[in-house]
Amino acid sequence: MAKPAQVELKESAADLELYYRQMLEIRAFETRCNQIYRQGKAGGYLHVYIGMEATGVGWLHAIKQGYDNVMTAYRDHAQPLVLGSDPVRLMAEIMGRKDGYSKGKGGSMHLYDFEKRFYGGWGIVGGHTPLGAGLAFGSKYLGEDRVTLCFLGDGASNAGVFFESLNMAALWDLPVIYLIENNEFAMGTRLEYHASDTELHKRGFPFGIKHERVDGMDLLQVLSDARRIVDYVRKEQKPYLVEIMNYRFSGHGAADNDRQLYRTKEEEQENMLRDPIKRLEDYLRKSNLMTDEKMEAMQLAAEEWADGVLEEADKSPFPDDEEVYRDVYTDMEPEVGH
Ligand SMILES: Cc1ncc(C[n+]2csc(CCOP(=O)(O)OP(=O)(O)O)c2C)c(N)n1
Ligand SMILES: [Mg+2]
Repeated sequence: MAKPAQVELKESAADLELYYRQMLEIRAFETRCNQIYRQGKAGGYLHVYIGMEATGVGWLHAIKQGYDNVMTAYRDHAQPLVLGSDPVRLMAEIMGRKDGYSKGKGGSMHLYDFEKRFYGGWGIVGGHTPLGAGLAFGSKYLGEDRVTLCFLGDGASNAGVFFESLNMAALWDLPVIYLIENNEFAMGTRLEYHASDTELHKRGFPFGIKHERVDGMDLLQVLSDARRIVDYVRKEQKPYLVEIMNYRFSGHGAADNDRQLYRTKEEEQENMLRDPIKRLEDYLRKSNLMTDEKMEAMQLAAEEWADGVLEEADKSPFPDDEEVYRDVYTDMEPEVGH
């Protein structure tokens, strides 16, 4: 790991409480997602972020929310939750309902909220990485100083189109940060089986892109690295490649029942001791910033909050059949500035 755990703490007690609450809410929200998937109440495919919450929360508090651009692959529930999208509309989308962000036509893998500048939610592995370069090109062209965060997986970092994106980002000095979330697994396989060099950040080297490996489990460390890198990219208007070390607690998706084929139970249990939520709780406890009673109350509140979100989303009707034909083509001229 690049740096020791000692970090400069800029967070107030209220900030830390917010981050803790968001991590709890992501987990509670996604626990409901897994449940409804098993009940047949969410169609398509569904992938949770459980175990990776410190990465989403930390990085999204290092940017200017609603101004900077954010996009990711299909493991996409956490980012809009942190950016302040309506959780009921997110859950409704996951359940294929009319009030969802994509009118129930996108599902779990295609969440999208333009107002928050959350640009999805993409199902084709690596396929969104040139769009990340495009968003960064757009803001640079318009003379804005937005930074684009483009999350992708360790598996996606092998896709040819990702290398093309790195080339263009370097060639045109685009303010895009490619964040490889190295959670050690792709689909039905593990890092050592799919990557010729498992230090994925080195993929920036041939393009002259600044690159480094950072921790993704310790929220305070994540915040410190993220702020430094976001500030650099905004100021220098150059791309950056970050490899974030995570661990995927669950299978690939809600329907992955075979994860013991590529990892052992022992390895899983050992890694779960690194739980980012438990780690933040330890810190809050040891620093006398929060009592156990308060943490328990917040855990309960997050569970109740998620139950309420699900109950509300479930009230939304399914879209009518005609919806299939809507929003396929447009007569509108694209607006400059989007
Ligand atoms: C182009 C393409 N090939 C294959 C797939 C099937 N697929 C879906 S997810 C995945 C693995 C991606 O793993 P990683 O990038 O590490 O992301 P993670 O699921 O760990 O977040 C694969 C091969 C796909 N969606 N798109
Ligand atoms: Mg992965």
